[in-house]
Amino acid sequence: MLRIAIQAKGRLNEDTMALLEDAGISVSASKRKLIARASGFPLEVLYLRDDDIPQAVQMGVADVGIVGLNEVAEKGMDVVEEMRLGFGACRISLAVPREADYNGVSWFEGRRIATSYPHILRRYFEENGIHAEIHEIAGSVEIAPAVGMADAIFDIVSSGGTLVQNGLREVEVVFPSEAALISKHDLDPEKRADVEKLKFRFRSIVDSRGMKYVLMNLPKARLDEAVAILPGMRSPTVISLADEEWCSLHAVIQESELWEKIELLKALGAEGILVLALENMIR
Ligand code: PRT
Ligand code: ZN
Repeated sequence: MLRIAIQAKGRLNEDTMALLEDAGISVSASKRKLIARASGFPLEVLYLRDDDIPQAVQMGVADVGIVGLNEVAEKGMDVVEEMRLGFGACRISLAVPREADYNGVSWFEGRRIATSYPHILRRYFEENGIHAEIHEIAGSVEIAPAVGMADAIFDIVSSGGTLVQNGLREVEVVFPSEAALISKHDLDPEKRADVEKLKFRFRSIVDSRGMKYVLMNLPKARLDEAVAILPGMRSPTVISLADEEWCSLHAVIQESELWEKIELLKALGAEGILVLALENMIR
């Protein structure tokens, strides 16, 4: 049986639970328990603070974990990044007061930077030959410049709203991050096989996000042009209709391109276009 460490509560918890659920794995909702048995997969779920997940996986307290890559990098733990999961996207950036005369990384020379990510920042400054004072603080990093504790900050940014509210300006994106499935090195063959099964399920869910299943009727004479617009997993599916002049065309389209492609298809004479949600895409 595989043991997975996930965030007990916080920003990654909901998306993690949804991913497990979509993968056919259900876990009892009671989060008061530290550990719970899942059904639908031979899995035990260990609820932890995100900070503790990389270490729990490195030590083998859990075989796998779901956590932000920012935490993995900060903790400097030696674990395997199995796959990125497409949620929890953010970046760790350097930000300076809005009015600062920022002119490049050398601005940080000799300055005081407040952060909860001292490890990643130290490495970045080393790579850039900058000598700065790094002040590690646990929370509310964004208020440090206003209260005179620091000249700049190094913190997680997602929309950027928090920076703006605190009169700060993002100047260097140092570490792009998202949630990932990580694993302990050298799992035994049985656990390795379970990790592969879990990844297979996760992959089909992550791949299907942002995809739509589209079907339509099309004059056969325009089929080649339509196929050129619609590259599917191999190519679109074409089904004959009773009316020999027409066919039915099925394809998977990226949501971001959906309307643009539909307009092109309509121009070719497509009719009765149906757009359906796609739950899983198994390659
Ligand atoms: O209790 P526990 O230790 O488990 O949780 P936590 O409080 O340490 O972490 P949590 O739940 O806040 O975040 C978990 C993970 O979510 C992080 O490690 C990142 O991988 C990811 N993530 C994604 C974020 C954000 N987006 C994010 N926006 N983590 C934090 N933020 C903060 C950011 O620092 C800012 O202060 O949210 C605030 C709003 O951001 P803006 O830019 O949208 O205004
Ligand atoms: Zn945390």
